[in-house]
Amino acid sequence: IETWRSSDNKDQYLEQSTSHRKIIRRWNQLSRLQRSLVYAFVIILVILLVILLTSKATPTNIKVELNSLKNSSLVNDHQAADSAQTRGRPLVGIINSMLCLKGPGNARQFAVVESFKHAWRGYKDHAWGHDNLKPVSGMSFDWFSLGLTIVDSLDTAYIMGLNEEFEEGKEWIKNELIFTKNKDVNFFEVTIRVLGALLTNFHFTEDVMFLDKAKDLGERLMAAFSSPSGIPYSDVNLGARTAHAPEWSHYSTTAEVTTVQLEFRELSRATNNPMFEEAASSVSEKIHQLPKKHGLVPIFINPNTGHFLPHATITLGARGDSYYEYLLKQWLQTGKTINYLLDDYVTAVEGVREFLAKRSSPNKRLFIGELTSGSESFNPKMDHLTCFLPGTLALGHANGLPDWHMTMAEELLYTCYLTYAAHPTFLAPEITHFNMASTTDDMYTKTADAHSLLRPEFVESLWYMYQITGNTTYQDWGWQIYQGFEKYAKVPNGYTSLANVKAEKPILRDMLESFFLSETLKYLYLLFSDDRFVIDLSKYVMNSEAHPLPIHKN
Ligand code: DMJ
Repeated sequence: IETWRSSDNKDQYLEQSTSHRKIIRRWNQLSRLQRSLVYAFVIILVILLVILLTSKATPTNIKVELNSLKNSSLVNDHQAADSAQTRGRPLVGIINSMLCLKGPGNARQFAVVESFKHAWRGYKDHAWGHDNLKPVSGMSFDWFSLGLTIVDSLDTAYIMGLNEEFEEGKEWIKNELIFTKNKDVNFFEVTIRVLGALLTNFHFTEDVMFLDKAKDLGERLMAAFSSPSGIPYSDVNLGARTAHAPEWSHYSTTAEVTTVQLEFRELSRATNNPMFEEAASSVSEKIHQLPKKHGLVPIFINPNTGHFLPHATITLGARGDSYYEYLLKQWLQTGKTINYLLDDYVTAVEGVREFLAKRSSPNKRLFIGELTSGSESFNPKMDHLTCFLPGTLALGHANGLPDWHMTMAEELLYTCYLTYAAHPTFLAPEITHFNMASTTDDMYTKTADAHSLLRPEFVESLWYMYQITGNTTYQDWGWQIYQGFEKYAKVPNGYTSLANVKAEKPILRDMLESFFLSETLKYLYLLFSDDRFVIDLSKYVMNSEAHPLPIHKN
């Protein structure tokens, strides 16, 4: 009635009804053929629309969109995802506001994704559900019987946008991964590789299945802390929930007992149960109280007494490395609120400069040597493992630590690069020895140390340096290393460790370490990204096995 009151509206209404009548008249004037053509056109249009809509809504994408909708700040991430999709790239999507995963964006990244798929396929065909693939013989190997390769590499598949691989790995974890076997496992290895991976996958996907598994595993691993001192035993029987020192020693390894704190803390935060964090943090606190050599620690500690083995080797390589790494990373994980961690880290880096950092001859290459057990005399040898240090130093510098930390990082990273470049395979050996009074060669490789497990530490440091500085030289170095893997370590069923990087035709070791997929390929993929901040170091700490864990406020 109101509408009819206005004469304008009345005119409009009359116009509309006249044009409707015209359309109906025209339709009636059409021949039967013409009408059929129109019907056919409409039906084709509807079919096309249905196809378009269903192809967009694959199961993963539906999940992604539902998760994304939970967070209203994701409008831009959605737009980014859409444009990635229209460029035909794989799309895993955006699960929370901290992540924007678009899949590979350039030829180098695509190549690394292909490498991952190649290794995954070999593992799937020959060793599915076992810990490791033996890619040369096509056999499997079990260490803990926890499907280690699946669990450890799943978040790499996720980051790379490999939906199919991610889903089949997830299904295996959901249906097959159990912790009830009456079997001893290494407390540290299972924590960084399995617990760490489960927590990251939970964080990425918000699928509680991952958290339930992590909780079950974490509760079983708690047995390690049952020693008189609270310093964890090295071995845990997950089924029996018991723990003990290794058969060959009363001691635990220092790096092992101090490289579980990121994971146990994250488990506590995710489950709202402080038990895990308290047990692991108290280890760090106890070690903080112990006397050290300017922040440097012996590599063995007695879980009965809680004291270091006196005069044990001091090294930033095997058994010492990640003690230093986790001091800094725990400080970052807890929003820079636990001061003693930072103090211990800074003191230790000074200790490294004073006692372990030396220069080779004739070219004065900076390297990190060791203080040998017993005599504490300096041994000019450096494990490949030590090449994690440039990345950690750069991370510390990016968070306000002194400039000389960064200078040391740059110089040491170059030495690590040379340990690769020195060999015809362009691959580094497990251990490099340095000359301190030679007129010819700065470094050499003993045949007994010439093997390569395709370890990640160097490419890990390259990624930190690239993210922090933006210098693309680090990408080029990484690409050179990657060529070495492709040329010498690639076999029809995957990638294998090598017995001797000095030989143009290296002997193959027949083992695919899970960290090649979890760490080495993940860091290469991230290193080659045009976007330096895919995993943003202001939001994440990488655990020692390259599983990103979120940074908290405290
Ligand atoms: C990985 O399991 C971890 O990075 C660990 O902290 C050291 N060793 C291997 C990789 O080399």
